Amino acid sequence: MKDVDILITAPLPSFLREPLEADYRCHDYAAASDKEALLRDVAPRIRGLVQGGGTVTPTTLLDALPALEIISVFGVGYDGVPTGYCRERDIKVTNTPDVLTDDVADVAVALILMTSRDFIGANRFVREGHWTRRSPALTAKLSGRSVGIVGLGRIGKAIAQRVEAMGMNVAYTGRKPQDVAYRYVPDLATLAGDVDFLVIACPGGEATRRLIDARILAALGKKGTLINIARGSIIDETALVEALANGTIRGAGLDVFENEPHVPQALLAMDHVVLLPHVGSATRETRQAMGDLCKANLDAWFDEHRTLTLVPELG
Ligand code: 8YV
Repeated sequence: MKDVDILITAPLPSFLREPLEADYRCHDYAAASDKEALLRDVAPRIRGLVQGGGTVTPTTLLDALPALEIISVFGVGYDGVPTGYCRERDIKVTNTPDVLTDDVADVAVALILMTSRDFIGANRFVREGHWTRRSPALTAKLSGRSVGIVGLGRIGKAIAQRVEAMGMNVAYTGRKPQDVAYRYVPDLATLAGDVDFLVIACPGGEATRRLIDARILAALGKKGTLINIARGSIIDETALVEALANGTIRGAGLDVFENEPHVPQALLAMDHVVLLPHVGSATRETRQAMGDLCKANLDAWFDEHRTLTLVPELG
């Protein structure tokens, strides 16, 4: 056991919580009924904080932790971490990139398939016994169609590879063109207007908040389907509900939402929307790898002899 106190601010799976508890004095802020009392007790001693990808860490909490040295995020997204504040206080921030890239990209492809080939409806059709009486409805072919990726990072590239293998055409937008074979479209509205599927794969946070608004949805238009495997904050959900209700866009496949686990009521009743409960990285293998990396990042810092890979803003 290291002589280090850690604050845990999100519910963690046992395969991460137990190894943490074996090596650190862990204080479960997420589960504490009296959070103020817990802080009064342990705050001055806390040197590490573990949170989830979607956890929002307010600066007021960090203000209460004067000895904090590192935040280790159990997730690739660290949009809930105030990185500017952490830079000022020289608090290290680490996350779990790479290990979840393939799984998240798989979910983007699944949403493209489900929103186009209607496998959910087809599955229901067999189970409800309709097949013995009639043929299933025809759906839409994917090869030859186009995919526009917003944010060609590690996950965006893994999605591009997959849909290219399916015979789809890939274009992308982002801050700058990259050395890739896909077509770069600098303007988001132009990309939305050009493609059949607009796939959101950029980081969340202030820079991308409500990036997909009514104007972009109008550009995507009736031929277009919106896929989001990134963060709910990137889409103006009210505008999305309106665009789906009015037929402004063709449909949507969503793994993430603004106020998880709450999904706008209106979406629940829509057949042209596929809804998943944020399962991008939710395989046993990947969550284990994320947990191992989340702890390894803490160990690297507190053992002081291993290299620490920080998030880009603090690297
Ligand atoms: C996880 C995620 O659900 O990695 C992320 O940023 O959003 C997801 O993989 C989450 O991080 C678990 O804490």
